Amino acid sequence: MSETTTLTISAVQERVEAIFRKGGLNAVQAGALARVIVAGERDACKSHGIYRIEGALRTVKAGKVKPDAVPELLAQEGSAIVKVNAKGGFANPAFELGLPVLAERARTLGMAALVINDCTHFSALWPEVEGLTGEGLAGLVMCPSYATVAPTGGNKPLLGTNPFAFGWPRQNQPPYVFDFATSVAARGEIELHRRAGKPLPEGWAIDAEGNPTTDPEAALAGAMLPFGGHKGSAIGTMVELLAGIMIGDLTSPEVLEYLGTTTLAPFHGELIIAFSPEKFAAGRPGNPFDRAEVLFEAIVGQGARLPSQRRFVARAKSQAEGIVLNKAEMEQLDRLLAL
Ligand code: NDP
Ligand code: PYC
Repeated sequence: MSETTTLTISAVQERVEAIFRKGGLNAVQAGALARVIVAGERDACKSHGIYRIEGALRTVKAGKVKPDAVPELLAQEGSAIVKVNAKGGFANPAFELGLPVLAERARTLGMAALVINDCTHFSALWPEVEGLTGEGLAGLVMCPSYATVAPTGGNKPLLGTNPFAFGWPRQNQPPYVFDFATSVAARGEIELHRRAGKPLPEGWAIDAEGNPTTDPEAALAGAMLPFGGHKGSAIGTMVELLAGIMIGDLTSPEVLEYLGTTTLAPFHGELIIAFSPEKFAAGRPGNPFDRAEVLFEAIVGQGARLPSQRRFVARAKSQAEGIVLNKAEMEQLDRLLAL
């Protein structure tokens, strides 16, 4: 049986934050980064958990993200578009800064958007979505990545894995949240298969010659595929348009050109759109939250599960029993702490 260690969530947070502080990040960057990484580990989202620490530190060392950045909220009194400049730092502290203003505007105007520019984003999007649902708002979140996905019908990396997430608040229970890459799987999953020496499922990727492959190395050198064929390819393109071009930030091919590698965390922008369901449904019959519950019950009533349910079960277990790390993960944390 493999050796494991169980740590409380706050003990993991302390360690990860200390690693980032040692890596030269200021308190605002280190705290926000550690919160999303530990949340990933807590919720059993390994592709965006502690495995991401080294990539973030590599990106700092390469000079492609500013470890001492302090995000800035740009003044736009009363506008539905709230802008935060991450000042070359990570996206997560910029989101934490913009969220209260975004929530206030969405409640007042019915909808509002938070634009984050000049940021490095390597994490899952559900932390942003849960920030919105925690404010009683529904929301959509998206960002580009770097060119690693071939558009359907093509054979070379062009689109990013472009995550796309949605959330709807629920009373007295976790929100409805989905959050996925618009590629068949996140690139982090390919890397985890490579590290584990496991073949990929069929249909995830093509090699550099455009042939289907289940070899993670060949996939990393070739291209990943969009989920759902032309549908995922179109949604991935929409993310490039809205969360790249429309917000005046980099598209995935431009990110790759800027970084020159996919081994560093990508630098681009992020778009977060918040909706007030009460404001949209005002004057119409029925309470939108009650009506949503009827829909959720019907889904679950068929034996289906709601997205994020696995994550919320994992979260409850971690909160009750702590986070279980394997030997290699503990060694990774100890090694990084000792640097
Ligand atoms: P998954 O395919 O693992 O999961 C996608 C979503 O579907 C999750 O909300 C998941 O919920 C839900 N889901 C999975 N199976 C079912 C099911 N049987 N029934 C109902 N819902 C289900 O995600 P990806 O691999 O595509 O992406 C993983 C993460 O990578 C995301 O968090 C994404 O944001 C992140 N990412 C980040 C990028 C970046 O540039 N920052 C780029 C690409 C991805 P549950 O978690 O409960 O299983
Ligand atoms: O897992 O596809 C991914 C990814 C790219 C950038 C951050 N995560």
